Amino acid sequence: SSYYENYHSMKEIYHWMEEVVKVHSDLLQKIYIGSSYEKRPLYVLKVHQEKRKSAIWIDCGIHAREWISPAFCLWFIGHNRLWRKSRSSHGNSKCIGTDMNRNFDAHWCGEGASPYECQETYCGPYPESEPEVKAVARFVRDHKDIIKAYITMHSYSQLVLFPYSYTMDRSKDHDELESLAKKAAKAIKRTTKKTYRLGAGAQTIYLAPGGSDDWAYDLGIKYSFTFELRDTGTYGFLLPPQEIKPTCLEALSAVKEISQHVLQNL
Ligand code: 0X9
Ligand code: ZN
Repeated sequence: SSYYENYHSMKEIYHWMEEVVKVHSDLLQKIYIGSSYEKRPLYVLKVHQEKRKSAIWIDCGIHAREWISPAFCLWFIGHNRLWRKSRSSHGNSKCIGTDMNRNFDAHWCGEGASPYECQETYCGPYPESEPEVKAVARFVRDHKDIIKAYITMHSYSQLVLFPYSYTMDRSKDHDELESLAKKAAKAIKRTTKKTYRLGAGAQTIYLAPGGSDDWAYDLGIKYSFTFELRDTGTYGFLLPPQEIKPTCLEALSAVKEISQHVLQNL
């Protein structure tokens, strides 16, 4: 069960406040309003999206033995910055969402995906069950003769991946895709000095069926790549804004490299 489904000590709650305000500094403010009889600091967490005059006050824990009350205040603040999946509901399940990179029709829900709604890699009830996946798949399918490359951006790990991810087998274009991925990684190195590793998905990270890259490749779009952008784990999914520009510049240099190759091979 999650952090919010447990009771926490005073010390833990102070730590949580610091973290949550750090991560959501755009939405949250911690305001010191005095201290307790035993000299512990009292804080207000102010939630604000835009400058507005009106507010709602919520306090929790005026009575010490009523633990569920502070648990609510934590719950109220704790939106999940690390959410991965879509937002679909599934029958009576209490768990929400499908992993959209397991929902494409490419060895759908094989090893490396989960049939259970509560898992982060839930493949959905059937291929393209998610409206978002269906819309992308339909558009790409309808234009498959003119789409010469399929590029999908993810994070993090600094990788250039190509098919397959649903099997350990090499694709028939393995050598060409590998040499193009190498060129892309070299372009990145030239641009920002960052190192991106490369390889076929299943060989390089893990088996993961139902991904958009494998689906596009099997549809006939030979130049199909998944980029895992910055970083390699220091900040992970919480990449600081100062890294947006250099990350985009390096990704752009890689995309240019791929485009050039595609143009030469039309
Ligand atoms: O697991 C994924 O979907 C991707 N990694 S991530 O950490 N961004 O979630 C990798 C996708 C590689 N390609 C396929 N699995 N088809
Ligand atoms: Zn991803």
